Amino acid sequence: MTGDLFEAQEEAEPWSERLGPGTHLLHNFAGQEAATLLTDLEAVVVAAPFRHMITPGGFRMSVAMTNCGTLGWVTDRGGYRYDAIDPQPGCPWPSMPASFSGLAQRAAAAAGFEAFEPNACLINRYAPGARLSLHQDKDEGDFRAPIVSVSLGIPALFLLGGSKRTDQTSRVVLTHGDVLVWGGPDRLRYHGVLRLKPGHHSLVGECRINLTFRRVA
Ligand code: MD3
Ligand code: FE
Repeated sequence: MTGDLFEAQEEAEPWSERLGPGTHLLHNFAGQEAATLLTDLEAVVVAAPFRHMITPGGFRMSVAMTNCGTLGWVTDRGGYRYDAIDPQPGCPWPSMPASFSGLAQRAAAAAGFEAFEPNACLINRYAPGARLSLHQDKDEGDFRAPIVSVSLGIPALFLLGGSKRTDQTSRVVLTHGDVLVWGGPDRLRYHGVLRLKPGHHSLVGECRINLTFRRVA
């Protein structure tokens, strides 16, 4: 299984794999557009820089985050929430680049979710050593829409669990250009990202970037 995934990095053509009833891994779906996405990301990050947010429990997250779109995901001592205002400069998040929303909509459609219109894009930056512990995405208030995630840069090991925290997890390699779409019965599955190993990617450098598109009620 893992051997096949590593070989897939070399392939130019996208191919997809079903990881669950509503979970689709579209290998290299964003490969052709990656350079455009990264250029548009630079403009977003000028307006809303990456920052290490604080969890409600008081821990600094190892993943650096920012957002674009109408709503952005934030965490602080007060809890997790979506907010129209970036608390750092105190102004709205940058709007979602058309390259971002277009790709998210096409990926969702390729996985069978028509007319996906994301209004929030959480952007995660993993430096070597950064990780995201097992969690559910349940702050969106509406679980009918899928979530679309785009991986850029050095590869990561993604953990896919079940509907309970204690369910068995499987590991999936996510490489540059891979797009994950999950919804329907899989929308509330537990998931996480293992500690990132050092590496280098010619376009992205020494890190991994993940764009996560959501429809927030
Ligand atoms: C499959 N981000 O931001 S996205 C997050 O790579 C987050 O940065 C991870 O989890 C990242 O909340 C993983 C891929 C993902 C996310 C949630 C899922 C895949 C999923 C939920 C169910 C099934
Ligand atoms: Fe998540």
